[in-house]
Amino acid sequence: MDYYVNQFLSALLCTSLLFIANLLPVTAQAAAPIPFKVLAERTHKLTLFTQGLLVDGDHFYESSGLYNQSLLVTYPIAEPAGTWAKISAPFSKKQAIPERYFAEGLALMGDKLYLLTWQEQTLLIYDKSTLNYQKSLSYKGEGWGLTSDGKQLIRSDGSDTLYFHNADDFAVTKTLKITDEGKAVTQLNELEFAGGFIWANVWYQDRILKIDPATGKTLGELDLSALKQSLQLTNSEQVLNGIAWDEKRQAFWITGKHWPKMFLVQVTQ
Ligand SMILES: [Ca+2]
Repeated sequence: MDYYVNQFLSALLCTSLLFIANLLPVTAQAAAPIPFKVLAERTHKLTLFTQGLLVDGDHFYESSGLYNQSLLVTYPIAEPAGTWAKISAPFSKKQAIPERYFAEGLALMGDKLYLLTWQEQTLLIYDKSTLNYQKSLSYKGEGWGLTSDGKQLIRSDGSDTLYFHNADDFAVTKTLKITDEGKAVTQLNELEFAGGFIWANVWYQDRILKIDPATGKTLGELDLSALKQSLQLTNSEQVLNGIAWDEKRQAFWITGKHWPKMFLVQVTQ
């Protein structure tokens, strides 16, 4: 009798473990790791609560979030010599975002910067060269990450769906579900379009997914946990959240919210 009870309990335990395993969130390791090397690092302003990051020529453009303190800034990629000069280097230009908005993702198309807001359903448009405000457009849902494939703007909202928008009126033209080995990938956040692919980080994770923009399938991932660990951050809100393709250097600049550094990461395959 004991034998059967044991068999029954073993079977029950196995079933329970399988059930629990199915309930666990889909984590890394499904997508193939993409090899990379770190070419350089530089200072990043600790005050910036990075939401969007992009490179245009020799300058970064970065949006920083939170209510009453959202900012849009630009600064040169090249740093001055000396530690203090680097830390205290001023922004080339800085634009305060009205206090009722929580700035989110940032994208460039032509001579305009497009800035999402988190829950205010408002897209703010700025002139690239002056950072002067130009106009607003409205949209439905949340704003998280934003990038451009040169034709359209691509938005994330924290779900597993990416939204393609016309730049003129910000109307949604199509949606794309993002999957990894057939499973939905939620919490998509900061985005970057580079080399014909969409690169997206997942909120609270140290990985960046390489996504096929036609199918939404994840083709591989950059595991940047070692970079983050090297910073010895103390606040759990200091998540990886900046991806900018540097055309000149053929590599990604990577940073995060209140990170003290930015890293130049080159894919090596
Ligand atoms: Ca970006």
